[in-house]
Amino acid sequence: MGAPEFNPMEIDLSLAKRIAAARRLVALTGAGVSAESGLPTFRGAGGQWNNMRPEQLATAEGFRADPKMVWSWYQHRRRAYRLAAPNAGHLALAELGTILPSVTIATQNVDRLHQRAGSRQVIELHGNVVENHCMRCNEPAGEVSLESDELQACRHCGGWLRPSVVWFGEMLPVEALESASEAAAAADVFLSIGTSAQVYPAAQLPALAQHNGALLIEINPEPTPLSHLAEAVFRAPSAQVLPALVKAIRQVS
Ligand code: BJW
Ligand code: ZN
Repeated sequence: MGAPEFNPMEIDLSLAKRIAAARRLVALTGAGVSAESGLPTFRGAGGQWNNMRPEQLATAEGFRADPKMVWSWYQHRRRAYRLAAPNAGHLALAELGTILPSVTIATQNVDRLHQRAGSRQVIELHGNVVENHCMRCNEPAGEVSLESDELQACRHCGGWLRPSVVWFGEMLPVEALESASEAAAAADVFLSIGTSAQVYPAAQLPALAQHNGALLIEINPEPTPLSHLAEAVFRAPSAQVLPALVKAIRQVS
């Protein structure tokens, strides 16, 4: 038996009004937002890291120790991302961007589904899985064919190419983190959606926003370390909550 459907009546109209009045809304998104596009999350039930240690797959040390295994894992994920489509949650966030004056999505996801759904202001905190760069000389290398899992060599120095994502122990892209922090600090409403809120520095953005006066809302079927801070919590999948929320915002606008 599946989880019960989210009941849109759970959306308090006074909450919808506060969101509708937002001049600047920021959404921090994580892997849970793409779960209903058929893409597994990292942690928790059904997560990709249930049988693997994160440091084997998502660190430079892990890549150096077994580049073929890590590269194959990313090629496999790239193929899954290419076949996946944005879900009702991605689409609702894109629609919200057409209703409110400013909607910024700070995503930890590397799947590009927010952009494919039509969201305009998307900050990629953990890079993206589409592009590559050289492990040795850092030269950008663009996209690669997904036909084979063979390691690819850099055209400049012969080093191995790696996906342009942010691994543990690596700095987030400076501009992305700065823009996301500025947006969070200036937000009137901050949505934390589908993230376990365990990975820093992304996980500090909700508290930064709230500290600067934002209304903090969490959308996640499971509790997170953030839940006790949030003023409103929706314990249901984002592809159910977000369309209902956007509908309610339209109704009160
Ligand atoms: C649903 C749902 C549905 C399910 N609807 N929801 C401060 C304190 C402690 C440690 C640190 C700290 N600062 C930095 C660190 C170290 C480290 C860190 O945070 N470690 C923690 C684990 C403790 N951070 C870093 O290393 C970062 N770099 C850094 O800080 O640089 C500065 C520095 C460098 C050098 C020296 C010193 C300082 C980099 C972090 C990079 C993270 N990279 C990854 C991999 C990216 C590439 C790839 O995709 O392969 O990013 S790790 C992985 O976790 C991925 C994700 O973006 C990230 C977050 O995961 P997310 O999105 O939250 O997913 P899940 O699976 O955890 O959760 C899914 C959620 O969805 C769950 O809650 C479900 O309930 C929910 N859900 N279905 C809505 N339908
Ligand atoms: Zn190189």
